[in-house]
Parts: sequence; structure tokens; C-alpha cells
Amino acid sequence: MQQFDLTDDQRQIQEMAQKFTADAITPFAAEWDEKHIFPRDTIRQAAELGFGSIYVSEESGGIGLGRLEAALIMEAMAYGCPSTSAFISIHNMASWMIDRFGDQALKDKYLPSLIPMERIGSYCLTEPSSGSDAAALKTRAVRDGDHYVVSGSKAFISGGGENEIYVTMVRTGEDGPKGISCLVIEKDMPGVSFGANEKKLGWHSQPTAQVNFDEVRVPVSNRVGGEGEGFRIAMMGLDGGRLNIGACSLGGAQRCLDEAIAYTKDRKQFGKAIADFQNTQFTLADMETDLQAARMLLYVAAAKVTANAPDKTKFAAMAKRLATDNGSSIVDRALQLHGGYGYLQDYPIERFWRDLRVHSILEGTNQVMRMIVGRELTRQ
Ligand code: FAD
Ligand code: 2MC
Repeated sequence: MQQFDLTDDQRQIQEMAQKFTADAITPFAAEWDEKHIFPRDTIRQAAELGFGSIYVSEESGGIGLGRLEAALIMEAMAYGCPSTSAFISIHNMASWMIDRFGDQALKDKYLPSLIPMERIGSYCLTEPSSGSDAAALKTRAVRDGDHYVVSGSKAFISGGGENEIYVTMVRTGEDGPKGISCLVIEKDMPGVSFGANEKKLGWHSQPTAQVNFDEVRVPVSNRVGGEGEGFRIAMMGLDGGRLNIGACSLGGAQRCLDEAIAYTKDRKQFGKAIADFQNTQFTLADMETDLQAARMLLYVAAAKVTANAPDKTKFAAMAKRLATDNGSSIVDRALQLHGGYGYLQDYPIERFWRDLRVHSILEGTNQVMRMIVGRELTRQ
């Protein structure tokens, strides 16, 4: 494991993602945000580079990279648009769950269209009455011959109504985590419907909606892993997803730091560039330090998830918490350094401020991240 530097291969992947971002994401991201455009064509282009199947195995047709490489790609794309980058991350998480835990028939059925992102995957855990307490989910799947009959609702689903594939955690057994299974449900299955597109503070380049299941008949062969294994599978998916969300905050924070440096060197007050005030330099210095500290922890956590290290979940939780908190704080300071202009849509900062805010909430709130770490520290 290269703790302190990237390998040549990792740098090449990073450069490829940075070039793609500069050409295909950054010039358009403000318009996607303002007009709430879901950039499906750009997402397909990302998949042509393998970014729809970053850690889907090569045997299954993915590019079979590790979690550090995934973080580098997410971070690079978030430099242009955190919302679009995070959306692609969720698809990667759902596809990986099928590849890692699905049987061969299930992989053959879904991965060939998920890898090129011809069909896009959502991840459905949260329900209206169970968010942080995910194991209390109520969506029920009752066995009827070679089908499950699924009824219930999932809240806040990224890609809801737009995506074709819903990797969904359902209750097949007892209360609590051990009664949960994971099913692949298709948008067009009879009984699947969607709520209105939620009106959000940020993440405007992608839809979020409630997903409803009304006696949806799902083949038993669409189950990912064994009955009762769904919660563990969902949590393992999130170990990687949380790294990627943290990486999206790093990319957004790096962009705003770069913007703040350029702006403060250019903007003059009291007869000199505001970059020349010591307050500005100290602020920039702290932003850089906070960014690098969070990045180092996230890269180490990513290497641990790739290596399946025993403490990977704790590290993923610490890294997500630090990268998303530091990321938002860095963007907020960049906004302050822009003065009133930072508050205007003429500059990109306010979009990043809005987009990064939700990273402290989703894929497990930062309070849940602390719960995971605290429990681990005090486990007997
Ligand atoms: P709650 O669980 O009700 O929490 C409310 C507050 O209480 C939070 O501050 C929380 O930290 C705190 N809290 C709760 N329990 C504790 C505790 N034990 N100790 C201390 N504090 C506590 N979910 C999906 O499954 N798939 C998706 O694709 C998806 N996309 C999303 C997209 C967006 C834009 C948003 C906003 C959410 C998305 N979510 C998705 C849902 C997201 O994961 C949940 O919002 C999140 O897990 C928190 O759940 P909640 O909103 O029900 O908040
Ligand atoms: N890897 C493998 N197994 C895990 C695991 C992980 N990361 N985390 C938990 N498990 C296992 C755990 O070992 C236990 O199994 P066993 O009893 O056999 O030992 C089982 O799962 C239950 O775990 P807990 O006892 O820790 O379960 P609890 O109900 O106490 O809560 C908690 C766990 C709070 C960590 C979990 O509910 C959680 O992560 N909540 C936040 C929900 C969340 O992150 N939602 C995100 C939705 S997706 C999203 O927002 C998107 C944008 C896509």
C-alpha cells in the first residue's frame, strides 16, 4: 500500500478522470444545476471510460480497480460537479453489490447493461420512518412460489423515477437486521411507482424521489445473496459508498480552494490584493491543511476497504465524517473569501456549498459515523 504517494497507474487514472472532468463536466455543471438537467449522455460517456463499474470485477466485465482508484475518480469528477460524481458513485455501489454477492445468473442478467450505464442502478435502504435506524425498515417481501411479493416505500432515492434498476433492502423475516434481504427490482415491474421529484437545496443534476412498491412480484432469482443477508450486504456497499461521498467532498473543496486562491490574488481592497492580508493567507493555509488531512485519511481508509482490513468500516466512517465536515467548512471559507460575490451564482462557490452540504447527511449522517467509530472503540 502506497500510503504517502500514488503509483504511476493511479496517477494515470487520476489524470484521465481530471481530463474527462475538464472537457465534459466542468463547462456544463452550472447549467445542470440551474436548470435541473440530468446529464444522462455525460454519464454514459463516463461509463465508456469504465467509471460505471470501477470495482466490478474484470471477470464480470468491470474495470476491477480498488477503492483508492475509485476515490481518485470520484474526487476528480467532483471538481466539476459533486452531484453528478456522487450519482455515479451510487450506481457503482449498487453494481458492486450484484457482482460481489449475486449468483452468476443474476450477474448475467443485469451487469452487461449496468456496466455501460445503459441501465442505471439506485440503492434503496431509507424509508419514511427509518433513516439512521436502517435495520428498522418495513418494506415487506412475502414469498409466493418462485416470487417475492413486495410492498412498502423507500424515501429519498437518488435516481428515483429515472433509473431502471433498484437494489432494494426488504424484510423477508424477523424484525431487526437479520430479517433483511436484498432484491433487484426493475422500474417497469408492475406495482412500482414513484413520488414527485424532491425539491432540494443542492444535488440538482440528479433526481431524488420516493419509490413505492405495491405488491410487486419479484423473482426469487433476483435476490442478491442469501435470505437474511441483505443488511450486511447493504452495509458493505456503504463502506465503499461512504469513501466515495467523502471523495466528492474533497474534490469540491479542492475546486473551491483553487477558486479562492485565484480570486484573492486578483481582487484588490485597501490598495492591495486581498491575498496579501495575513488573515487571507492564514485562512488559505488552514483550508489546505484541513483538505490534505482529510484526503490522507480517506486514501488510507480506501486502501483498507480494498484490502478487506478488519478495521475498514471504522476507517471508512472516520474518513467520510472528516472529509465531508472539512469539505463543507473549506467551501464555506472560500465563500467568505469571495465576499458578496461568493453568494452569487456568477461564481461556482455557492453551488459547491449547496452540493456538499448533504454529504454530511446521506450515506449515514455524520452522527451515525461517530456512532460506528465510538462503538468500535468501546467494544468489549
Ligand atoms: P434521521 O435518521 O431521522 O436523523 C435526524 C437527525 O437525528 C440527524 O441529525 C441524525 O444524525 C440524528 N440521529 C438519529 N439517530 C441518532 C442517534 N442514535 N444518535 C445521535 N443522533 C442521531 N437513502 C437511500 O437509501 N438511497 C438513496 O439513494 C438516498 N439518497 C439520498 C439523497 C438525498 C439528497 C438525501 C437528502 C438523502 C438520501 N438518502 C438516500 C437518505 C439518507 O441516507 C438519509 O436521509 C440519512 O440516512 C438520514 O436519515 P433521516 O433523513 O431519516 O434522518
Ligand atoms: N460490514 C459488514 N457487516 C456489517 C457492517 C459492515 N459495514 N455494519 C454492520 N454489519 C453487520 C453487523 O456485524 C451485525 O451483524 P452480526 O449481528 O452478525 O454481528 C449486523 O450487520 C447489524 O449491525 P449493527 O448491530 O451494528 O446494527 P444497528 O441496527 O445497531 O445499526 C448502523 C447499524 C447504525 C451502523 C446502521 O443502521 C447504519 O449505517 N445507519 C445509517 C443508514 C445509512 O447509512 N443510510 C444510507 C442510505 S444510502 C444513501 O444515503 C445514498 C445516498 C445512496
